[in-house]
Amino acid sequence: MKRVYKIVFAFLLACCSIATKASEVIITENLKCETLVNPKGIDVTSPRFNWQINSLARGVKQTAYQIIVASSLDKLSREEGDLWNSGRLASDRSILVVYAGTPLQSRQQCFWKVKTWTNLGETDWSTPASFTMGLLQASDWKAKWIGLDRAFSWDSVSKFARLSARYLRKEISASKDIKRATIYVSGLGLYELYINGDKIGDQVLAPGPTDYSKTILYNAFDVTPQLKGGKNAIGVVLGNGRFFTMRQAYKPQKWHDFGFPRMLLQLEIEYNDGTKQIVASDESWKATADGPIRTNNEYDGEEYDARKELNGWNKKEFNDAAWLQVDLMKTPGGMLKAQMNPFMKVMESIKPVSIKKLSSNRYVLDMGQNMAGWLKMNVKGEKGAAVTLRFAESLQPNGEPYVANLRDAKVTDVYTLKGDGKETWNPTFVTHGFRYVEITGYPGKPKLDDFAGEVVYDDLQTTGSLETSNSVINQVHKNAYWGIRSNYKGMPVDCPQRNERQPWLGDRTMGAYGESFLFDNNAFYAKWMNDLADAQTAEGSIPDVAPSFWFYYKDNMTWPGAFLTVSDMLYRQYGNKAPIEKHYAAMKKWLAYMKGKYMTPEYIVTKDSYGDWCVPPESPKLIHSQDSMRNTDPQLLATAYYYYFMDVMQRFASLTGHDEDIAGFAAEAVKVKAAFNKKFYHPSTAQYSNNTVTANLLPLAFHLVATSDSEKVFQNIVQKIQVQNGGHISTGVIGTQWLMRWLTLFGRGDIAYKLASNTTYPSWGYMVKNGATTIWELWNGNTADPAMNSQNHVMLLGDLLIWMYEDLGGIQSDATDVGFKKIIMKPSFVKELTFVNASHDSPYGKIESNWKREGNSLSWNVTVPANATALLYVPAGSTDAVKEDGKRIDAAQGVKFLRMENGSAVIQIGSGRYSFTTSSGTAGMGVN
Ligand code: RAM
Repeated sequence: MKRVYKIVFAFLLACCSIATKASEVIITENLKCETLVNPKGIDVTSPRFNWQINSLARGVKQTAYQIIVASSLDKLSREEGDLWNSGRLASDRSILVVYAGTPLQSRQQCFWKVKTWTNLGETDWSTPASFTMGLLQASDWKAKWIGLDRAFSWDSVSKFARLSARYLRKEISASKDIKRATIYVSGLGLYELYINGDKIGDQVLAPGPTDYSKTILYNAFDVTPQLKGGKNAIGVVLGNGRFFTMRQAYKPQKWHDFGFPRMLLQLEIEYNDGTKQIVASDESWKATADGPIRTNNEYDGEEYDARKELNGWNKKEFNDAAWLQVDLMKTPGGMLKAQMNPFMKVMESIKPVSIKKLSSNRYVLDMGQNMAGWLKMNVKGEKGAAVTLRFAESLQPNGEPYVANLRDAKVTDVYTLKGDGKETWNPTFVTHGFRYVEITGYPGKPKLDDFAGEVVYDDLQTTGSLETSNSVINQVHKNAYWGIRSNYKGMPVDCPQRNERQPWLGDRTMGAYGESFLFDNNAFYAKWMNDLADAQTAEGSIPDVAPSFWFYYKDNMTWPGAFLTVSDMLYRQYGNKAPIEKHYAAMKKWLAYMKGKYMTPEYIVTKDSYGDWCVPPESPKLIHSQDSMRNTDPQLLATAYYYYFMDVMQRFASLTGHDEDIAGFAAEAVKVKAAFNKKFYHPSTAQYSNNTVTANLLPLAFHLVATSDSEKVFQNIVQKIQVQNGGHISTGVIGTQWLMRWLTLFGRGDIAYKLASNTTYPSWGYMVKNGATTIWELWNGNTADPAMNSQNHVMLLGDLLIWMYEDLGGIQSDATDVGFKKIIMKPSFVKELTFVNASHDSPYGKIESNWKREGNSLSWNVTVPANATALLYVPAGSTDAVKEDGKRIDAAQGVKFLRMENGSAVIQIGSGRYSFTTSSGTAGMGVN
């Protein structure tokens, strides 16, 4: 199955050699084309191209490139760039190179290749890659929205809404020899597509969720292999997803319903004789709601009755006489756009570790890992026997599933057997967050082999690895990895299990940045930025949840600030400036709206809703602290963030050519800074407000503190952590976003290390010691009230992952030479650690940093990808102490000593593998 939109992920391998060197190098092109499809045809599509020069040679730098884009493979092989031939362009750019050929048309197939010149010679042409344009004009769409615009007797639209899946079918005839066939489809909330009985694609839960009244994502598939001459059958199953959401209707602020499921589908067939046929969804399609999926909703689960299977319904010559004629449905209103973010898929399958009997026909299965996805089951038994699966994150002391923290989500799947031998099943339209599954009514004795946990999330490549000599840190890293993949669901949700699962902005404000070290989340978060833009009101308000499936327009600086911080992350980590360019005006509007509504004449921003959410409370049962000495003044948070965003906007303005705005943001910042310090700073004690860690930390991190006072303010943080909190964390969602990096920056990497490796309360390690395999919502997740107590939330990670990769590993992108074009490698060589091995697959290729301490010496192996450079900080008393591959650094190939700085030799290197050693008593080693 070939997916037409290889736009986002086309990975190719090609062999070639650098001409002046005999050595063979491999080039990987990673084609990342952004072809946003605007049905109104306003957008000029400009795909962007990435490639990697995958060479281990030292100091490889691209000096020029040539891209050819052709309308056929044949032309491409003849170097005939009928769409674009860039010619040889002198440039070191190898990521996000913008297409500059003839305007691309709807349905256009494009084949491309690239050749590069480097300082060490030229490469061969890469192996061809391809992409296909979507439907660019509204007039390209001939299809009509269809579905069944009603509930049936077995459905219910009450509080625990039940709606069966809708099955739609159509037989068509392909009269001649088929050259190419493409399907464009959007099935809302969720769909599965079949042709002649074959499922099209390996995606699940498509399309990506959006506010369907603003944006509708469609998917395109090349179905040439599935379509046969003569009669063919197209079948589509529709699930509820986030479209039919009556389930939440009892809470008006939590209910954004779009109506009954519906579908838009267009099959375009090109025949060898040059003629075309379009098959579009219309009133001639047939449908039934009386199939095997009896109900499906994300929170309560899926019920499947195999006795009701519609054998052959998605194949030709099925008798659908008893089926209904479809209803023509209204468009949900949104613009149709091609889905540019990756599909969700089954990304891993894990085996359960144990199965225990609870009572006569009840068992509990343990996956050994809190995860999100579903349970796949093999079962054999009598027709009509029903197996009930109920999901939970943990067990009660008596061994029963603990479900109190799931609130009113029923999280229960039911499978009713058809009774004809081995039956294999997993749900289609729901996922669960679980480690344990209660199994009731399984015929016979369930065995481990009968089950698998399928881990479902967006198809994002894992890009990071980190291992240290401290096992707690390693386990926390692993828990974070599982927590993040559990909560990617076409959008970043807060939790995968209870009756919430919402894309809360505050949880990712900094989290997205940390996650980018572990997952290639570029296209994922670029899509989310579009969701945020869609959610903005005409006045400028940005909600706390987007897509706004819950209406939480509370007006904060902190949660909606993700619009700026996540766009900033995409630029810094991937070099992707498009979200900043695209949303600059919306960000500016939001800040003006907040100022207009919530800023006092004294320049204090007064509005905040959540405070430093989830600080460790004074009593173990509490969710939120009531103690005014633990919480931070909401006005301090709001004003500090407003100031920070003035700073960010100055950068964004200059990046996007809005230079005329810079002075305004700068002048505003000056006024806010003065007002902030006047209101919150106590010069006599160098404390901000009530002296919480967060109150002192934000002004430091945002440069609100006078340089002369910084150290004193910082010492208040140290005092608080070390003395008052016995070396423990006391921050919530906000403070934790800056804590680890700023402790390190101020020379106290030892305290950051202590916080990261603690196992006593409150700490990430405390979660680990108490059996967590993901990250909890609350520091006191094992004792707090179940009303808000998820065991799989990522918001308390703060900047921990950034610290792990940038500060422990020493892998950081330069702030201006972004996307890891220039890598800052300045590890915090924490003295309690004997080694750290870190790697990250950056847009330029793999970066590695492995350091190891033995006695007084340190060895540090580093890999820098081609066309990138790195600045290394090697602890040393003098340059004499540093060797590369046993040689003095002035004699080492490709190594340039720049200067000594605070006990480190600062060294510049280009691509390649290096192995440094340094011996001391040197100042920098083992201190921070
Ligand atoms: C809860 C969740 C979520 C958080 C909001 C404010 O619903 O903890 O993660 O962002 O509150």
